[in-house]
Amino acid sequence: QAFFRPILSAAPPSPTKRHTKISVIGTGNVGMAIAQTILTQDLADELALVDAKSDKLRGEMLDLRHAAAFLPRTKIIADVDYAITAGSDLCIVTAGARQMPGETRLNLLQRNVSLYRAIIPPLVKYSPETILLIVSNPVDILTYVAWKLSGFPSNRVIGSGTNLDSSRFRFLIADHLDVNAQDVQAYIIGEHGDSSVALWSSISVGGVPILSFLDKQEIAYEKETLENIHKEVIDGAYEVIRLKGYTSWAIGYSVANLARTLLRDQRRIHPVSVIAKGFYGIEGGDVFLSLPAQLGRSGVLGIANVHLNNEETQRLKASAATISELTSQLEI
Ligand code: 6V0
Repeated sequence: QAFFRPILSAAPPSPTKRHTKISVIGTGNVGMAIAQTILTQDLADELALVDAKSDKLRGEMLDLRHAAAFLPRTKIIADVDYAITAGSDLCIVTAGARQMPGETRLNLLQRNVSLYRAIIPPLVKYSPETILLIVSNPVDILTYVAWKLSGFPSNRVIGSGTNLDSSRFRFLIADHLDVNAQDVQAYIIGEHGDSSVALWSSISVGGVPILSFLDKQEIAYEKETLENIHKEVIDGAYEVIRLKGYTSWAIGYSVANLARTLLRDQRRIHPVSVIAKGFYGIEGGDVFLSLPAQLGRSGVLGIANVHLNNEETQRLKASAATISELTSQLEI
């Protein structure tokens, strides 16, 4: 028996109001931080969680459901069976194997490829129109793997890439200048990791290009200071992992931010991992790495033509070569 007796004259739900469904695959530290940020930010009508460990999965689902009284209304479902992801607008993949002591990066990568073979095909089967957002590491290579396994057009396969690195970068610059990080426009592009490229030449704060401002004001700055800030970005993840064992909150916000841009068709520019051949002089095989991409409801809409100086271009090409070499050794 229904709790409410329907009022006959009540209008049926508007057919134009879209039902938004997000699936998160892998409910470890990162997956759960993403899930909870999605819930608090009211980004989905339905959230589906999938993991290989059924008890942990059910525990996480119940724990989130118990917060219903304090959250926007979202249907939360969880199962080891991918059927629950059916009809997703966005599938976020965070599942990953953990590195074993002494294991090489390539070996870990090959294990993650095997894992992706079990994850991507069912996602595609149940949500053929979805956008795949890859988070597991090494994110650039796994985004390529997901693209290959899915058979999707490349605009619907995106890696979270350097969106997080750029947010760390903006925080450090803001902290240095004592301004709000949201007023700092700054990108890190290339590989999510050690060979990433900081675009110093295009940084602006409140619309003021920062390097030319320092030059015009004759404020001395050392190249070393700039490089140290970039190094702090690269070391940031290692430091958090050393201190607390994993990273979660910043990647949670970073991915929820991407989900908002994609599903609400915000057309904002984010440095995310996309197919890079043909941009900024990157040639050779298909390689995914982060470039400033405009995102919207259909995925990647285009790549922004941010000015790169010579040194930045060279570094980006080197970053592409690093990823390309690993990709070429993979068995997919
Ligand atoms: P975690 O806490 O070990 O969680 C991984 C989860 O994946 C676990 O719950 C596993 O049970 C699950 N899993 C394993 N195999 C499968 C499978 N076949 N199907 C479904 N689920 C499975 O790791 P954590 O959450 O800390 O990290 C997840 C991944 O995100 C790792 O690869 C990290 O390196 C990566 N990160 C990527 C970042 C980025 O910026 N791109 C940032 C942080 C972490």
